[in-house]
Amino acid sequence: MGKRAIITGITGQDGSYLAELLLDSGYEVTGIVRRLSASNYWRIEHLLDRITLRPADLLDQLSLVRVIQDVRPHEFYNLAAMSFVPASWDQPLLTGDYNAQGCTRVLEAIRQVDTGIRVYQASSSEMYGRVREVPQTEQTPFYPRSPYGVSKVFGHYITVNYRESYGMFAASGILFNHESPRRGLEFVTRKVTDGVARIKLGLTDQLGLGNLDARRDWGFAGDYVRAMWMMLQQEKADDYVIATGVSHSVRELVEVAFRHVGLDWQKYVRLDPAFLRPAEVDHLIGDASKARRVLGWEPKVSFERLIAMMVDADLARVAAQPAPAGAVR
Ligand code: NAP
Ligand code: F7E
Repeated sequence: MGKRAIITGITGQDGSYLAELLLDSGYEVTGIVRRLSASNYWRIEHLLDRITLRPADLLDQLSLVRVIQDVRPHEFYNLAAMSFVPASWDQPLLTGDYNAQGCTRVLEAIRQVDTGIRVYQASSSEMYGRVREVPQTEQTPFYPRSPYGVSKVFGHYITVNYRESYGMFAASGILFNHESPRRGLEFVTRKVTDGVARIKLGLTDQLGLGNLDARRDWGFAGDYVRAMWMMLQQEKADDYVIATGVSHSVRELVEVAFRHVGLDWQKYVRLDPAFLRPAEVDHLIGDASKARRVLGWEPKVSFERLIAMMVDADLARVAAQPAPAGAVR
């Protein structure tokens, strides 16, 4: 009999890759989904006959307790969140309720049912914000620059707190930006690769972006979910930075994506002030030495391969279905 795992956020980018990884490793996978008026299972459509979906919500403590009691998982991955940084300025209270108190509700629910359940918390490089050190490690002090970043600092420390207060196996993965063809369309990598596909296919001739100078350490989501699983297989719970150690600017991202289809980005990209943020995180670059040393983790997909993979996937998708229903642009 394999292990049982619960994933919150299974309908998101990381949840879908993690579910694949766990199923391939022989796990029974239960995904927590919140009730929506229309189904949003496009990332897990191919897994639906191999996973169990249970309705629950990070806002509803009892719904979490009920699922954990029924499933009695060995591992619990808390990936659900309001994850789009600009939206966190529009909805700071809801962001805190999902990401900060939501994480506390998960930890409390596990504590109530069985403190032996191993739990992973999805922390973020956005916690470093206005960085105090370059590159960032597990020891770098936090300085979040958005309600999202602040909510994730709470989630991180409450996870550490439950580990230290109750002896729970609660690990926090401080993951730097990771992307894939399943990334939401509003995030900059996917916005660019989708835009390149539309321009290449003659559906539009411009792409409006914000700050081209921001730099991020971008990796492939498939590589990063492997690190989450590795963290829960250790003897003791800990915090780990997961990053490639290489950063690129948004401008470089744009150049690489347009070059992949033989186009000159300068003819199509324009500055749209609507995409500038009230406070920017200028430059993130992570040092994942601890994860390499302790977990034996390393990224396999380079930045150039990642962007090529995303552009190719968007070209195929847009060619097949030029106007996806419900996409946030
Ligand atoms: P994502 O694609 O935006 O997915 C977020 C997931 O959370 C979705 O399944 C969403 O469900 C679910 N969710 C949101 N609010 C919920 C609620 N109240 N109750 C239950 N489920 C809820 O995010 P991702 O990129 O996969 O990221 C996964 C996690 O890692 C997030 O916590 C994110 O903040 C964190 N993180 C991401 C990155 C990155 O670069 N991707 C880096 C560091 C940390 P619906 O489908 O119903 O909306
Ligand atoms: O922005 C700049 C923008 O929205 C990256 C989330 O997964 O990673 C993600 O957060 C950069 C920023 O991701 C546009 O100003 C320029 O500097 O793709 P993003 P993010 O904010 O870094 C962290 C680690 C998480 O934890 C989050 O959940 O790109 N940028 N022009 C733009 N960004 C967007 N979205 N759209 C633009 O037009």
